[in-house]
Amino acid sequence: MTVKIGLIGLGMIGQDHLKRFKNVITGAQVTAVCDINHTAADVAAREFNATAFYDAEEMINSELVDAVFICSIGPVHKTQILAAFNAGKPVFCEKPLTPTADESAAIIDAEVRAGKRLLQLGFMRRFDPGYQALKKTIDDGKAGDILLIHCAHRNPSVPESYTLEMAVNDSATHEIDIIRYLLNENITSVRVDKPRKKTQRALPHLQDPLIIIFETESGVRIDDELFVNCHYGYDIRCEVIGENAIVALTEQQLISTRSLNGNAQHIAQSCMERFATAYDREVQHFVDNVRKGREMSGPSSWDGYVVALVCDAGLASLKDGLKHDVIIPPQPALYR
Ligand code: ISE
Repeated sequence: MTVKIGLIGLGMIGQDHLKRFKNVITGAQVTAVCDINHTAADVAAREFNATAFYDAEEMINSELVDAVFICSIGPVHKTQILAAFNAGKPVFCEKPLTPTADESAAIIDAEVRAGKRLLQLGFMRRFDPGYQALKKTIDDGKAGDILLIHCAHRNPSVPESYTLEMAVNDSATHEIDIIRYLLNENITSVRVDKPRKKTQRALPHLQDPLIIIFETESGVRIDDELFVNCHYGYDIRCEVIGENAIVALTEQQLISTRSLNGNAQHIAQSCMERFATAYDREVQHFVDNVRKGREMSGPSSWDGYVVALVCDAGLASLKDGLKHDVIIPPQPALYR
């Protein structure tokens, strides 16, 4: 069976996934594309031999679509996800699940009522070979008790539309999720620290870099450098400090080049480049589940909800500079 995919949202990540479906993914074909920008939908439909829609609900309910792939902006996710659930179609949704935890709670309620997982969330880092190896080392106990984690999330630049809050609820979301994945425990508090110095490359409305401090249930302390105008590349770092060993993600490039200019290593320039393998693997995972009629697995709505709760606390801290606790309701059995 070839899964007929309806993809909503033809921005940067939507376009990247379209190419992935065409060139990498097996067992699926994008049969419908949807964007409120009619030209974008028409152009993509022509290029990928799909039908153009301008209204998400119409596409979701169309017989051309078996599974819904959401790459639209966060504020419309809740409506589109619930429409897909109502249509009985499995959903892949790019992060964030929703911009606020309250909206995510409505999705949890709907899934719990359905009694099965209906959605895979696009926290692609969980499919990255580096993070998976890091997790295995931690789970095997080779690093001993984990004490600290140092993370850095560096983007070469961000568009004018990037707000101060997005450092927390658009960028740091990835670290928030991966910390929970690596440590198998929740984050209990957040504090956002605004260094007095900021880069001249950032637009005036931004505070860049920012440092976010998280603490987990067992007391692991994590610092996350968010530097979204770092200029030189897309650089994601993670160093786990354990009682017996320090384990870190390595450089990602496959080769180095020696020349008169010295020894050079390429640095990725975007998340699409850095996490290409992870994106391929998460999408194939989704398609394989749909094809085999299996329940959704991988990052869940619950993961999205918990990340949104941490983000809400982070946004409060961004305003007042104080440490904010994260209160997480009991996890429904469905997600255990
Ligand atoms: C963007 O939305 C992403 O998800 C990227 O992975 C992240 O690096 C970037 O900072 C976000 O704006």
